[in-house]
Amino acid sequence: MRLILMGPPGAGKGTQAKFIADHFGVPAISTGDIFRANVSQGTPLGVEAKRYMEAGEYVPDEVTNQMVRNRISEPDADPGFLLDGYPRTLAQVEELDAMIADTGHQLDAVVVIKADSDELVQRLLARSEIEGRADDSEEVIRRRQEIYLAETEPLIAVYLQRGLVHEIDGMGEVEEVTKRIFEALDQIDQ
Ligand code: B4P
Repeated sequence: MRLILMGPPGAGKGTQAKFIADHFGVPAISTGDIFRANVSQGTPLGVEAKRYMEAGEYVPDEVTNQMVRNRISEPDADPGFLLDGYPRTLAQVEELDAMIADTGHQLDAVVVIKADSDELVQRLLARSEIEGRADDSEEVIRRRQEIYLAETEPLIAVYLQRGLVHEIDGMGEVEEVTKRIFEALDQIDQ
């Protein structure tokens, strides 16, 4: 299975990615997690990504695309993968198309998790109390939402045209959302 998980900040991508990846036996590849790991290790990639992430901006496409290309070429991604938080721009969609074409496979599905915008802000503010992520302040959350609406939400139409989109209601308990995702994906995994 080659899957994409999309949705606004706080919709539950990172939360659901692990369950979906385990279910299908593929690695969950989260660009946000890879950037954060590089930031905490102080690598050159982390130093570059940090200033964008702290402002709620997207890391430049060339940097992000190369990072995903490297990750997807690792052996554990041969049977498939779940991309969490990638692609987020049209340039990333195009690059991902090329990467998947190079493997001789195709994309199986795009899961889009939806939730009310007030709920999204509440979830991220609640997380900031626990995890203290630098980009979970109210001002940066609003900037992330604006960028999502301008740059990433329009990409859903691209995948809708290809008949790949499964829209999932992300409101309610985590387990309920997982169940909805499995119901949608198990139909195509037969
Ligand atoms: P991400 O790490 O992808 O951040 P995110 O959009 O907030 O999603 P995340 O997965 O963390 O949160 P989730 O919705 O699961 O990206 C961070 C930054 O990295 C970006 O702003 C950007 O700078 C950079 N970046 C990443 N990918 C990039 C790309 N492709 N191109 C350029 N830049 C990129 O969960 C949020 C909270 O809600 C959690 O606390 C969770 O516990 C809670 N929650 C989840 N489901 C819930 C439910 N059903 N009910 C209640 N709470 C729930």
